Amino acid sequence: MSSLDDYKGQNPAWCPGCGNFGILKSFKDAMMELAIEPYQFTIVSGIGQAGKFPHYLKCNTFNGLHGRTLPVASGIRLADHEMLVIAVAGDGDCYGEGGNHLIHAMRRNINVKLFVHDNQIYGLTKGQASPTSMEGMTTKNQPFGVLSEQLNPMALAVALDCSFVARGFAGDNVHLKGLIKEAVNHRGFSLVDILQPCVTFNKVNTYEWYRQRVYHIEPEYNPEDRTEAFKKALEWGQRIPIGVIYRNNRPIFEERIPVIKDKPLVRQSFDLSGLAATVKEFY
Ligand SMILES: Cc1ncc(C[n+]2csc(CCOP(=O)(O)OP(=O)(O)O)c2C)c(N)n1
Ligand SMILES: [Mg+2]
Repeated sequence: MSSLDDYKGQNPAWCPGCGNFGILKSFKDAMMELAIEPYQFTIVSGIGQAGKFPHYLKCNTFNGLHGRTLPVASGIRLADHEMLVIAVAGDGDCYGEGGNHLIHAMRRNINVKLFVHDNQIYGLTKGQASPTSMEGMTTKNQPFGVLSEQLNPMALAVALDCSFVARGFAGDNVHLKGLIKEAVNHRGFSLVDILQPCVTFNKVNTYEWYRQRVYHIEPEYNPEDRTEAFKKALEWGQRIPIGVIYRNNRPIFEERIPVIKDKPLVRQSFDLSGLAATVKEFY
């Protein structure tokens, strides 16, 4: 049985008050309550403040390139589909640079859990607009305001029939812990978009701004009704829903690959004796 200390990594270098602390706490609490020990999961991250997340934990980890969390996470799942694989990314990392990978991971339904630290800004590079920055918001790079319409990751995910779609808030730890547990237990690609105040570079979407708007999705709401889920996903502005927006039980990608049906690739032996002859054909 693990204690919270078993998940402890390096001391975080995030700004005091950063929403990432709330996410880290909720994540550790969720893992402990699920009795998933550090050696039983792998976290893949990219570049950004969110990308530092696994440094502050003890677990298997791969910290790769900006925007490339999902291809690496997918590769790890295909090599060992008995491993719990979690991808952690910033809003820039996975909705901007890695947007194309996100679309195809959702479509493919690989059983990876994606937690997005959505501070609606490029934090690490000091405050440029990201795809989820609100239209009209001024930044050092967008002095006349953001011209592009804000990306809605929840509506995108419902449109792509993503297997599990949820939104949490870094300032509501108990609720977020519950969502993380549900995502981990769900069989299928899971996207949890986490509203995360960036106290240094986003002076619009503050703790106060979120607190005035977020509400828990009603208990009678049915996340399996896709049309209703699309309506829920479109809510933004004065009222922002947090909770499970959509869920389905589509078959996962891994179970449709014959070569890994009996055992994970990493536990299979390979006969490479015929390879030399094949390679020779290309000489
Ligand atoms: C391919 C590539 N493009 C751009 C960068 C520069 N860069 C590093 S972090 C970052 C933004 C990170 O923003 P986000 O993913 O939202 O994470 P946050 O820091 O806000 O948590 C950028 C543009 C990079 N390292 N690699
Ligand atoms: Mg960001």
